[in-house]
Amino acid sequence: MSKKIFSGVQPSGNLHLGNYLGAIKNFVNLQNEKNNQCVYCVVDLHAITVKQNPKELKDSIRETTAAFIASGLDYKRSIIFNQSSVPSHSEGSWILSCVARMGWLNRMTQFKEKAGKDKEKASVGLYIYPILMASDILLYDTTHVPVGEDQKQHLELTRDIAQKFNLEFNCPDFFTAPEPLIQKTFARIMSLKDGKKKMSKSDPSDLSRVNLNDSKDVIINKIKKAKTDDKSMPEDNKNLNKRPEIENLLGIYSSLADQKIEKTINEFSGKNFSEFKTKLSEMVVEKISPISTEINKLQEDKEFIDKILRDGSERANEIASKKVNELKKIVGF
Ligand code: AQP
Repeated sequence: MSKKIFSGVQPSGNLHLGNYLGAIKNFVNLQNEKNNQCVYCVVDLHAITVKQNPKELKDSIRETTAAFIASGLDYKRSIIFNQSSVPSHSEGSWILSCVARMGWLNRMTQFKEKAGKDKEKASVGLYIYPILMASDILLYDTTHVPVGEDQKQHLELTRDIAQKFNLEFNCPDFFTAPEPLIQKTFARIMSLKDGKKKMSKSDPSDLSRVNLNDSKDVIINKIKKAKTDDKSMPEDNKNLNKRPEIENLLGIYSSLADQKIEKTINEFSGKNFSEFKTKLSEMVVEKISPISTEINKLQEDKEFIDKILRDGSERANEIASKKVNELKKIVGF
């Protein structure tokens, strides 16, 4: 069955292994499945929910686009564009914010995590961004959304908004309630410094993540310094969840090698950590360095990247503006 796919990545710098293994790798697989229609968006409106340097934002948008292409997305097969160039996303978001309920947003755990203790100082945009995300998804009649596990709750909110709108305006088939596509294994890559925290662009420590544009030496150094514990390599997966850092490193290796974690455990059981870390570094370098080289090469040709985005925006605009016009008619404008 053909799927309509939509997903996005924020151009907030420091794209990392978590973004790649949790999302972008999956984007490429879905694009390569027969008959899927894929829309991949550089979600720049989401990025400004936290402070961005205006002088750097444009280059971050290009960098994320370059990372999409370098990872294997094909701009002819998939629609690749940046969100702010298609105004229907913001228009749809306003209408949907009148459908969503405060109580629903108050339950969003990502806002609580990102706003931290000083909730009062967080931007309103950070609070309501899941509604913009719902607009992004619903305007393309999306059936499936590949995301990391951290976005599952926002997807449920999108479904709630779609269903409430359809019911309230008596148009049962207008919005499609999309399904999340979350990988069954390795859906959440954790920080190299703390196995209980997810790998994240905004972590102040660069040693907590492998960035997609890290050089070979930097990758080797980061893996060397990654937190482990004083026990030996595990012999099986019993109690592995009590050793989150080890579980994470084994997971990264397995995900890059496209194999089950049990196989990786067998491969390294009885060996010492330094041996495992050497092999892990080699694996990360083998898979990530070609992407990093390609990102750097693509970024030298800004005009090429800008053209990909312009063409993608035209194609996205055609779909999204039609849907938003229908949406406006339904609410009575
Ligand atoms: N650690 C992760 N493991 C698996 N998947 C992840 N994703 C992000 N971090 C991990 C997935 O990557 C996609 C794009 O994410 P995003 O950049 O739009 O926003 P995010 O989830 O907020 O990513 P970060 O790195 O945590 O950014 P900051 O630090 O700015 O908040 C999503 O599908 C996400 O699930």
